[in-house]
Amino acid sequence: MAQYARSSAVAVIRLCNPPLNALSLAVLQALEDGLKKADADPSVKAVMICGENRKFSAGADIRGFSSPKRHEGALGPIVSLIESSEKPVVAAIEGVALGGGLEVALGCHYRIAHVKAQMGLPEVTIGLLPGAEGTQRLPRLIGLPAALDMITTGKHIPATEALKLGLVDEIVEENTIEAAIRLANKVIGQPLGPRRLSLKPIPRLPNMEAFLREALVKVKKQARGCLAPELCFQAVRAAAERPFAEGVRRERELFQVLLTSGQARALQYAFFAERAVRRWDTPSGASWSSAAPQPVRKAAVIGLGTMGRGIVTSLVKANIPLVALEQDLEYLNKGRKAVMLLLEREAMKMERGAQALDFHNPARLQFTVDFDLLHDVDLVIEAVFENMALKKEIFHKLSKICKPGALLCTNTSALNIDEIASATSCPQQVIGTHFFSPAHVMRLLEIIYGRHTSPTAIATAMQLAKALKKVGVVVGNCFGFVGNRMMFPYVQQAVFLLEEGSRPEAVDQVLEDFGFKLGPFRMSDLAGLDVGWRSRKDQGLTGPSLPAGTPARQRQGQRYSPLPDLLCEQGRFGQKTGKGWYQYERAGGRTATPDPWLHSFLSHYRDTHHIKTRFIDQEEILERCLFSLINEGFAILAEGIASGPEHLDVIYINGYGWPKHRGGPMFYASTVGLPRVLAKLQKYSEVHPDVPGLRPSAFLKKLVAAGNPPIKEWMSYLSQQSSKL
Ligand code: 3H9
Repeated sequence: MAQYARSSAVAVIRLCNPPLNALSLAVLQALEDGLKKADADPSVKAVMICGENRKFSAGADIRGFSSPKRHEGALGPIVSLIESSEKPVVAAIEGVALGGGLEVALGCHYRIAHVKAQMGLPEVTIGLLPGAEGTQRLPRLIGLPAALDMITTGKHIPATEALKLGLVDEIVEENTIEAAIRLANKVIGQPLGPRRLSLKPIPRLPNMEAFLREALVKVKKQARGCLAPELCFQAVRAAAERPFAEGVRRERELFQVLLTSGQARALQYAFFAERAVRRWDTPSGASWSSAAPQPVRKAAVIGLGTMGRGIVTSLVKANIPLVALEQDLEYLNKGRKAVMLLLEREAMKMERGAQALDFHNPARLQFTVDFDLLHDVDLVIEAVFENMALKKEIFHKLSKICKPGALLCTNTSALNIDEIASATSCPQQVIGTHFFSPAHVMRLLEIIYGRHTSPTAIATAMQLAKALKKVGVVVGNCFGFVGNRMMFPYVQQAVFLLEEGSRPEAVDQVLEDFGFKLGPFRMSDLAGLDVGWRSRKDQGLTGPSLPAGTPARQRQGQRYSPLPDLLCEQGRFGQKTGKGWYQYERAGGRTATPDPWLHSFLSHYRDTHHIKTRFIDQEEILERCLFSLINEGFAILAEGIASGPEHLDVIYINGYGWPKHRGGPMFYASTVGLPRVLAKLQKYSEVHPDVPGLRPSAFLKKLVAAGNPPIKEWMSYLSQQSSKL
């Protein structure tokens, strides 16, 4: 848990808890023992602390926060113990020094880091604050503005930046441990007072009050309902306004508030959920543990519309040589210009600028209209628009042109992967890769396996997600897959609420107050109402293929709202046309304002269909939208489309703007309590018997009957027979 060794007069304490030397109770105990041993040994003149496996430490053991043997009180006193040592203590930072790991380093008198090391106080991202005196020491070392930025955002900073900020004393390119031992020997006997951060004053700012006021406004704006950033701010403010010991007391109080808040639990669940989905499996037994990915040395993207451009940008950023293909020269030139613009912008944001993105080199990024150039690529991502016939034609061509074994991916948000694969002679190599717009920004990649998709293909797509710095989530093939399938009933409820008497701005407000970045109507205006309209026309729900005499508000015996279709018929496609559920300052404008036209249109619509307007309260808006989405999630789990609730939660957090501090829809359901979710669905379903989305799923009922088990046990209640394969 921590090894104690000697290098002449220097005691070496090595933190050992692979893979990242998280500071469990056992590690902390061993660290304390090591410090006391070094202190008691007169032949030891200095101490060096480092981590096993070239990693300093990723901080406190996050699992410990929810275990009965809680450890959060142990770290602060150990950091103080390090600082008060009469023998100089040097931290040798390799790999990562995060959270409690960095706090240990801040207790040391000297810090030396490898040039590739990363440092940060990311506690805020798991709903906490640096609770081992980090909020008090860091501002004393690097000043209030930089410390506040690091602590309230949780960002990791590279060693080079840490050196500039004064967070480390030295960076080295070679052996950090040897350099740290050399430094330890050099500083033996030097006064330690100036090196003890708790004794240092905070560097004063000329306008401290104004700075803090503005910083708080910024922090609150970015937090969007998440508690931790503001409490991090308060802890750092205490460092600015109070003596060290009082600041530490305040830090502890605030830490306890966060620790016992549901938000910390939700964010920590989300942290582990993101890691759990990497260990994918399928009902037919394929799994991450037995499948190996194929290397992707060269890729191709077909279609340079909005999605294709973002995907090309992502691949270039991941340094994957690439062919970008369009149907004709006009589209190709338009696409090329747009891609180059995106890449220029990305290069400007990157540390080493354009040199890091080699996109002017035709050997790395080639634009073409010639399909034959795809003969040697390892992977193709088709990103043309959602049209089955077109996709099938392209896949047929690909299976003839591409080399054997090339992975053929389709970027679709709903279409049947098996049908697309049927156009090829190699359905085992066909897989869905559902990117989210803008594809070079959004982290989610929904990876959809079809009936014949091979485990190697899944492993390769997951590896691609990792290379693109995205979160890949493996799911089964059904209409809308996981994300959109859960979104349908949510959006449907939002529209039904308008029919019954609500307004777009009222519905959006409730969901944005809940924490969504955008409510359903603002989101629909942004995405474009025409997208869904086209899909509904293809499904025969509206448009010319709708059988004559179909009731306006019913399809196949179920309730249907023609409202979005009526808006589209008026040319109201959302932001792009300047009008949708809201009005905008101009076509392409982004500022949504409530539209009196829409309000009178809604009342006219209600009159025409003899719908009595009623007042709908916030609770009903929230419950009908969210519980119908969650209900679909239970159906998806029961069908074996996803292998656990974490998958659904990771998809919602990373692709649909679900507030992370609420842990994803399924986790949220577990916090509300499944009996309550069921009771509410039953109630709404009785009032709206023609809405299947409100009819409680059998799996939800089963879990309630089983006594509302914790989320990690849900899947064990599904019998093998009920899964899809
Ligand atoms: C804290 O320090 C509080 C203090 O202020 C004091 C309070 C009093 N604990 O992520 P990876 C696991 S709070 C437990 O896949 P990567 C991780 O789950 C802490 N486990 O690697 C995974 O396990 P598995 C503040 C941890 O290269 C395995 O290690 N620190 C911890 O993609 C490999 O990790 C943080 O918030 C941990 N602290 O990313 C940093 N860290 O294989 C949290 C990792 O079973 N860590 N594990 O799935 C990270 O952000 C990433 O792990 C890191 C590496 C960026 C370091």
